[in-house]
Amino acid sequence: MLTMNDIILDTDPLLREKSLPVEFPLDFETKKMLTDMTLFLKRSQNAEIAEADGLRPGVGIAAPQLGILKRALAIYVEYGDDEEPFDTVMLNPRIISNSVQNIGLEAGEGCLSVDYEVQGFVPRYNKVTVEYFDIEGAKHVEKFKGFDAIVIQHEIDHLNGVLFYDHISKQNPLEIPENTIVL
Ligand code: K3U
Ligand code: NI
Repeated sequence: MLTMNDIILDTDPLLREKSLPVEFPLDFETKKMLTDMTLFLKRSQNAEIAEADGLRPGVGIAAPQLGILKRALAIYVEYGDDEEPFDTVMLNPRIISNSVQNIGLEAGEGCLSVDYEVQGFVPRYNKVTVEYFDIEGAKHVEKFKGFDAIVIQHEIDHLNGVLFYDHISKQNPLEIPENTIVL
């Protein structure tokens, strides 16, 4: 079972590396890593488990955050009882198109690998079309928008050695660029 001890911090140069594509069929080790990543996210969002195990809540995690330089990520976002959770694992994901309109979180972003607060607006594309492969190696092309699109872009950034604060304006961190939705 993954704990915070398995997650590397932004002081580790591995987090700045570009990860390598995974090959299919997936080996046992990679399948286990993906199961463990999703389980970590679900456990981290359960207040009692998170408190007992000292987990920071997360909605997404990418393999490089475990020090594993593979192009693999897991996302689990609960939207309440009336809506299906956004629950996905993506291998070799690629943004193949994006909206002109941007979006960003009013509260800024956080990261399991950044154990301090960084204030600033993180502009993201409001809509993205993503090509990715699932655990079985089947190719998908799907459109995402809003918070789901933000989380995907945050996690794909990890596969390229990019951290959320790289996107914050140095001159004016709280500046909201034009044509941007604030969520
Ligand atoms: O945003 C977070 C959250 C957690 C529980 C409920 C609601 C929100 C926590 S920070 C987070 O999940 C990062 C995870 C990381 F760093 F490991 F990738 C992902 C993320 C946070 C905010 C915006 C986009 C992505
Ligand atoms: Ni992160």
